[in-house]
Amino acid sequence: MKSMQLSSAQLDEFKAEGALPIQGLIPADILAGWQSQMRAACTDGVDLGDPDTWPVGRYAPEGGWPELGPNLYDVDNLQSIVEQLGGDAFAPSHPAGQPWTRQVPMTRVILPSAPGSEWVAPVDGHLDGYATGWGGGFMAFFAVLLWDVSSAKGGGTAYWPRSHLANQRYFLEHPEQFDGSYLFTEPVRSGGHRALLDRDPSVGEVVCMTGRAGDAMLFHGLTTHVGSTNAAGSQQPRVAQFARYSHREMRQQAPMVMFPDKDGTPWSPPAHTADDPAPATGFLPLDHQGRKLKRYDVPQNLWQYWSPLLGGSDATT
Ligand SMILES: O=C(O)CCC(=O)C(=O)O
Repeated sequence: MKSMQLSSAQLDEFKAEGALPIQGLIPADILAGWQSQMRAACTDGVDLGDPDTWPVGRYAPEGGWPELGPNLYDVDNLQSIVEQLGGDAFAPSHPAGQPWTRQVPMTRVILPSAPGSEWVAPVDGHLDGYATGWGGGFMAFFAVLLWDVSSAKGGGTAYWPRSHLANQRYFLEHPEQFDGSYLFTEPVRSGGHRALLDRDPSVGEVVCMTGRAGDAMLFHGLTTHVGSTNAAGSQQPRVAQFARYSHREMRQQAPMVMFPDKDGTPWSPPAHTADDPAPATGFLPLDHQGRKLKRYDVPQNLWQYWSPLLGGSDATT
């Protein structure tokens, strides 16, 4: 069977919204295998098919979830879509601070909240790719459902439609903060990522992902998102895997950027308290040559480093 491709209408929707639902990304046999591996991995009497055995909220067995086989990054449909999006320039992101080996896809299970608690929509989110200050070069991610999530209160990934454009506009105004220093700079430092969205009326209200097992949501790397709670009384576990993609060439520029003195000192976030407004440290000086690397480029054309199908001109390395 031919691998999945996105239609031009889907690509247009993704470009406009920063998020795109993709139905049936995962073939039935792979999905069934993952579901049985997930069931078998549960400990402490938890049975993913029996709500009576569920603890409240985020759940992982002792020692964490195993790497599921086959690896999500090896699923043909996913590879085919990623190739469409980025030519061969996109590659699975790697664990921060280590030589490039693709990360194990993150598995996250969110079980219902405590009985009686009220479901509240998320008020703020984040951008991926800045976990240790290794900002830049992060392109896209997929949230893949392993169980149905029929309700918007079912713990699906929450996102703000069109936030990728609002965030791009902010970084076009402040390109020097694209390295991650925006996290330590007003208005984000006090107001969170939300502060960048509130000033842009084109950003939509938060949406919580729903879908059938095997469906996915593709997100632009600049889409503000966050986990949401699975409402009390829900009978569906939110079970998802995440595949994250960076731009190969930009990601390989990491050591040059984060260790400018080549002394091996890793980046660490600055200590800051309410009465210590010290500026962020650990980022490159503004006049450092490293800032000229593609990794820190904030192009006017948001799709410049994507495939020509999306309007890119420089996807391949
Ligand atoms: O669990 C979720 O739906 C959200 C995950 C998330 O925010 C992330 O992977 O960055």
